[in-house]
Amino acid sequence: MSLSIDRLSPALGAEISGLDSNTEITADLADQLHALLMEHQVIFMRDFDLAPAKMTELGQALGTLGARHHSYVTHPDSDDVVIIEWKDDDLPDAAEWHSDMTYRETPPFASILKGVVIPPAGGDTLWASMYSVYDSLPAGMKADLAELEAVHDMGAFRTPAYREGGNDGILEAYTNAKTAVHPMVSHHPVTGRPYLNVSESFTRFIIGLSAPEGGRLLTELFDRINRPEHHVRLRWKPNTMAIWDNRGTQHYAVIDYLPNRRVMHRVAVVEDARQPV
Ligand SMILES: O=C(O)CCC(=O)C(=O)O
Repeated sequence: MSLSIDRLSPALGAEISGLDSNTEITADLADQLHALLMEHQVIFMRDFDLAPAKMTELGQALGTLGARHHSYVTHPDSDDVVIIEWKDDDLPDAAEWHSDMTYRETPPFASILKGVVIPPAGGDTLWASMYSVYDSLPAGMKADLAELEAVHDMGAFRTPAYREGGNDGILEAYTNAKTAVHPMVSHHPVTGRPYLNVSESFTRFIIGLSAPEGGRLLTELFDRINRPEHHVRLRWKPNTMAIWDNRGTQHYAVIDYLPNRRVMHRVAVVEDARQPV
């Protein structure tokens, strides 16, 4: 299939044209999308109106599904599609830089997100290339970070569990979500490129450093992730589809649209079918 590719920023992101709701989900298409994802880290398709069953099919063509998010409801037409809906005085939970579920030992490979109801203005999502952030670090800092590991947990994403279940609720959420230790500099399993693997949502402390010392280093790294030269920003429309590689990117969903309603459909792909063993 012939697709056109429009690169959106030097750091990451490309808009792909040539797909629509009639496009058949084939292994060949999945191969092409996977290759584009490895190159651009996040890809966007406009007017790609996939019904929940077809979105699930696309996810399955990329890998195995399974990590349904603890805090969202699933679509009545497909258990693998979660509905993310915010409105009125809700407190949306993704307005922090994060890579999905790094509190798991093996975080999901990719996510597919479709705009369903988009507010008249706002509700954009930003992605950051953690390759680009890593590449921009001074050489001495790269050498120091290469030796360090950090602990990731569910952080403030636990808050609803506390409101609903008090101490027991938070303990259960913590136990179910688990915690994980990751190298602060990880390597992408397909491209081999090094990327900075800490996020303000989920990275709590650095093994072997005191809390204040580790906190200062993490704050400096989080400031670097915030720099716009590492970002691409998507203005959603209904039926815009984004697919991101969770390894080497972070994202941030801006909350500037409430009380307007914003509804998204999302499929999480846990394992990359094309990742060499
Ligand atoms: O709603 C968005 O734009 C992104 C939501 C999010 O952070 C996620 O799906 O992991």
